[in-house]
Amino acid sequence: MKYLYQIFLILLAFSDLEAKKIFVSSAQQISAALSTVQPGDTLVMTKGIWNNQQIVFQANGTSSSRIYLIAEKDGEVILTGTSTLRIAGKYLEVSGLYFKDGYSSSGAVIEFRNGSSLLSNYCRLTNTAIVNYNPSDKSKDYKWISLYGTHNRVDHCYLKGKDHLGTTLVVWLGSTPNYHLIDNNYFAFRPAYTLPPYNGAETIRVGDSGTSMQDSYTTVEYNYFEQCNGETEIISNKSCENIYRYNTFKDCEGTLTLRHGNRCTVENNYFFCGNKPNSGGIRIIGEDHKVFNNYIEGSAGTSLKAAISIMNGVPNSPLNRYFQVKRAIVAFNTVVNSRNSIAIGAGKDSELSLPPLDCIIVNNIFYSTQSPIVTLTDNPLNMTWSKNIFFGTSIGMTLPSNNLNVSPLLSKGSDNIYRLLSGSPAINGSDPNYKYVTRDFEGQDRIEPNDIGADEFSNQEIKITPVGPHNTGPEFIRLVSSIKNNDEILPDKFVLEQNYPNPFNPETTITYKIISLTDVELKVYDLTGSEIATLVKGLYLPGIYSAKFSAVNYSLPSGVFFYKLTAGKFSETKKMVVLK
Ligand SMILES: [Ca+2]
Ligand SMILES: [Ca+2]
Repeated sequence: MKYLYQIFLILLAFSDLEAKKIFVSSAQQISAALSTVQPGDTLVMTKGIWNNQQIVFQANGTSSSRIYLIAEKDGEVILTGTSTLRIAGKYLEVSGLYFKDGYSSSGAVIEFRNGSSLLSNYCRLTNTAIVNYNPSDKSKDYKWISLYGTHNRVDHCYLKGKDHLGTTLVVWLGSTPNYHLIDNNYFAFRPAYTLPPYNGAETIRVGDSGTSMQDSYTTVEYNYFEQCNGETEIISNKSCENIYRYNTFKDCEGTLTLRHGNRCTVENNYFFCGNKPNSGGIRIIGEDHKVFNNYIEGSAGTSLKAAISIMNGVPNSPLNRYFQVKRAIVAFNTVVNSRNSIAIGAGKDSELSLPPLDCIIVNNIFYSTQSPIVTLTDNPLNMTWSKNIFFGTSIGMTLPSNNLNVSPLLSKGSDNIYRLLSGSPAINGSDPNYKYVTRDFEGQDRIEPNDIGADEFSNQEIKITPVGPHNTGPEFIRLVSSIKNNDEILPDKFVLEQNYPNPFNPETTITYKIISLTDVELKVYDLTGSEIATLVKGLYLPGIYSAKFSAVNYSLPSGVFFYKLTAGKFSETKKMVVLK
């Protein structure tokens, strides 16, 4: 036993030797430190403001030992001025950085390359925020994150407030598929870009028209998009074989657009459109796309911005125009209360003269009181309509045989999502020829015969729910307290509420409202003004928060105590009473 322990100690000593931690305080120190790093080492960026730092994190880790560039404390390494980051090499990981209120004077804020020849592979950017990194000239085009190379991952990042020209996050294709993963990010508050050409302000773009016939195999999943209103395309797919799934779109004035490229999957996304102008769901262009298990509610757009829009194409289309839609499958989606549930042949004009060909619209629920449900701008060629439920208003075309015009018996749950009620004609009512969908929109198994729409009527555990601010983005943005309700209207002034209960023993809750991104502190004092506890300390986003305080944890006697909220220039103190 003793012998084993000695071996353990020796191994530990070796791993200590091998995995160095090097503290760095400037881009120059990072470059210097990189000349000595080995796989497994970590560069720790010291807390504080990093002004005008062009950081190049260029090194090669291994699949078992990455090289890390991290913040000394997550969210407290603030990059500003003209600071940028280049990640180049293999198996690198960056975490905990906060780019704030600066701008890039050259290239993207973060690029997965150094120069045009040295690209990144197997690298990861995580737990990082970019907020208001905008130039004064809104027509200046740069991206916030540019992905090059292959097998890179961007996850748990917070990208908020981009208001100038250029996609927020873009994937550039090379000569081989890239297999990137973009997941669990929070994309927030991108205002409409209102200068000509009213374009180039997408939140995500995968590929470009010139490389759009190449395979990308990028997966975009579990991301939260809130008020991403830059332009009509929230996401612009411009390559082949990509997957968009488990994302939630909230109050976005645009659509997920399969603009160029073929064979993409749009599965199991939630669109809560909130009847915002020009809000839509999914727009389809190109060949062999699959769109299923999506839930779309309250879309107010029409035609190209309908809940589901299948466009017309251009004969012999050049790469940058519109390819004819062929063999799209739109199955098992639920579309509720939308102004234009499905548009066919959208965009038809003298150039876009080719209607969709050989498409299948099957097992969907279209439920709306806004008419018509279907807009046929052109007559599709050989379109299969089977076992769809149309209900609530006029259909907009003759009900195809083998489809239903009955109430789907939907009921809105406490989570504001419509699901099937028992007795719904959707239950077990689907066309059985389309079985490749094995789960429903909440991850429950499809039980044959499958139900129509995104929901399978089931008591199984729910595995997939909409994502939101509570489970996307970096933890340092989410912070210690939970936001009470994601849907709550943001407060318009700072407020410190009276604690509840009061008097209390032993625990009470203090609620407060934050209206702008601010350093927040909540402390407890006794009658003499001595500090007893710091309940909250950190940067907070606008929202309503609460903190718990327990007299037991601080061995407090009965008596009067004070709690004080400081948020930027705002501060307020209130009294509370411990009564045993
Ligand atoms: Ca069933
Ligand atoms: Ca279900």
